[in-house]
Amino acid sequence: MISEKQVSKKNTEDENMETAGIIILVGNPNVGKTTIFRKLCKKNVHIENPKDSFVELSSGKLNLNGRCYKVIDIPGINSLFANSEEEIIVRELILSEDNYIILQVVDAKNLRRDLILSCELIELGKPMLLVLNMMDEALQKGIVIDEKAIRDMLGIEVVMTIGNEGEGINELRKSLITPRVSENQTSYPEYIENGIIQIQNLPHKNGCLNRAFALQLLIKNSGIFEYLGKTFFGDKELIQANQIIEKVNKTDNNNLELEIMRQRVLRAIEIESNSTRILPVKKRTFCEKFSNYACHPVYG
Ligand SMILES: Nc1nc2c(ncn2[C@@H]2O[C@H](COP(=O)(O)OP(=O)(O)O)[C@@H](O)[C@H]2O)c(=O)[nH]1
Ligand SMILES: [Mg+2]
Repeated sequence: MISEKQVSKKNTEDENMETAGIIILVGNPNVGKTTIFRKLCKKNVHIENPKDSFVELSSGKLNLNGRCYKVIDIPGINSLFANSEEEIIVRELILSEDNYIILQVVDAKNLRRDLILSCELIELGKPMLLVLNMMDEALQKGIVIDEKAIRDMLGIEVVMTIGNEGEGINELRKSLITPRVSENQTSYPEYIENGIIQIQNLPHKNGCLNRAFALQLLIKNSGIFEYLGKTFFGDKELIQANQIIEKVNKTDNNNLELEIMRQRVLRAIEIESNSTRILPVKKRTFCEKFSNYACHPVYG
């Protein structure tokens, strides 16, 4: 058994270890991100309010195979590029970091909604892992999910959990050691795919431009345009980018954002229907309900 002294020595060691990378817990609201965060990082948790806002970012340390990772628990988002206070702070975090792993927590009962966000997150081109949480509630509703089918279609590892009971957390820790960068991206109509390639092929300063940012440029996200102007493109390339953006939008009568969303929704529906079965849930008889009531610790 580990003594209290050993635990405190280990925590100090974790604090002092160099960070091997960052794990960002992302997901829609109320899917169990904070619950999973607390199970992963039992100690060394700090809470910050960036820019003195009410939005809280909690961070903690996680030791994986002798390497120390910083885990960040962020507020729920429905999209990376929407404009609520939470979404802006999350976006700034993602723009300010380079070396990070995305750990998306999904509510297994709301698979389709959450998979729309997965399609968007995958486009960041980062190592990513999907957690199907709330498996207890999904099973109670008769929802049976084939996680291997989701893994094959999304091209990333999928782990099932019941966060509040700690079920699946050990498997999650193991899978976090080798997260994959997905190559199974959502396909868009040809004129959008051509636009992405042309933007990505513009000469730039460093690294490569991911699909998520290329798409945001195409739908005229001024914040991303400004950010890429500072970090990625010179003035000449920004002018060329503008020409590509105008051409693609003209082809689409300026409905690009809707078309991109439509394709992600279609993909989420496809993944859900190929991985999920709904079994009839047996309705409880009056006698069964009554016997539960009679055995209830308070009312029984
Ligand atoms: N039944 C069930 N409840 C869960 C599970 N994981 C988390 N919860 C509960 O769901 C609620 C929302 O969880 P929270 O971690 O705050 O979600 P967040 O908004 O994504 O951070 C809390 O009441 C948790 O106790 C789970 O796997 N099963
Ligand atoms: Mg939370």
